[in-house]
Amino acid sequence: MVALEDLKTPAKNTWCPGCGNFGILMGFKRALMQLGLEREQVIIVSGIGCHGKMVNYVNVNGFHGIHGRVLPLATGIKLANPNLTVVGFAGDADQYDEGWGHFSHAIRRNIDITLIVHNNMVLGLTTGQTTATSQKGFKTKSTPFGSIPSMLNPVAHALVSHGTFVARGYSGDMMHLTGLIGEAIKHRGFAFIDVFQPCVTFNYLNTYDWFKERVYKLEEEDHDVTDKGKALEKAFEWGDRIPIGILYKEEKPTYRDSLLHVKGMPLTKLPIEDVDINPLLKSMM
Ligand SMILES: Cc1ncc(C[n+]2csc(CCOP(=O)(O)OP(=O)(O)O)c2C)c(N)n1
Ligand code: SF4
Ligand SMILES: [Mg+2]
Repeated sequence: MVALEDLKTPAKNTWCPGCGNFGILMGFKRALMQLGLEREQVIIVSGIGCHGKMVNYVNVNGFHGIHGRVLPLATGIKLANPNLTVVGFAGDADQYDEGWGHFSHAIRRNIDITLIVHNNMVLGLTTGQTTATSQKGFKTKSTPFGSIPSMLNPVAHALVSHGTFVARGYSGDMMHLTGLIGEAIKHRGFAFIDVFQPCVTFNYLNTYDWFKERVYKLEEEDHDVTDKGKALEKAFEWGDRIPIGILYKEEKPTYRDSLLHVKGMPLTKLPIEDVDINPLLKSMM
């Protein structure tokens, strides 16, 4: 069983002091410990952005992908080797802008992976421009008169894309987030957590104080996680009160359950001695 010390890497942490990413990093490490997973069983994938450094700071297998492509990578890894626990870490611009096209499709396939989005509602690494989840009116260098479009609603999109585990976390409540990450990894199927992650350097609107005044836990209000209608209602709650916790959860066959010919085996272990590819090659000539 892995200990916190084993998950440390020699990489120097370059996140700004107070960045919400620290809560996600610690929450993830604690969840791995509590689940009793071994380092070799886990692979993490990240996109490009401040969040992308997760792969440098957790001592498990890691793949630092390109901007917007966390889900294709995570999907490929899981299909090739279902024995691995695959967790993707994406940024809000990474997933909800550049990688948006992958979002609903990966969710509706119900591939058995976990996606954690570091939603700081801003482009952090490129020094503070708006993203799809930036609030209307948010003034940045690129939007000096305030952001014009309406905010995208990731949890509502996940619900209507047939998500089987849809949750929202807050990195300022690391203990709560640890529990959510643990539940997400245990879930058999696609698990999605949108995590509010304050960017203390470029997002002056959605700060720790802003979230502290608004977030409340669904489990403290007897929310029924099997009620999709109620989950959608909660997904649209925004303003003075913003819910965190599991919005919706259901058990359904995963994508790989229906790939009968691969028989739950890693692709590299499938017997190929008796496979003759000559007829296939001839058909292409
Ligand atoms: C294909 C591509 N487009 C644009 C960029 C430039 N770029 C680097 S990081 C980034 C976005 C970072 O924002 P986000 O995904 O929200 O991550 P954060 O830094 O906030 O964690 C962009 C657009 C890139 N690296 N690759
Ligand atoms: S720029 Fe924002 S998101 Fe990036 S490390 Fe600094 S506080 Fe964190
Ligand atoms: Mg961001």
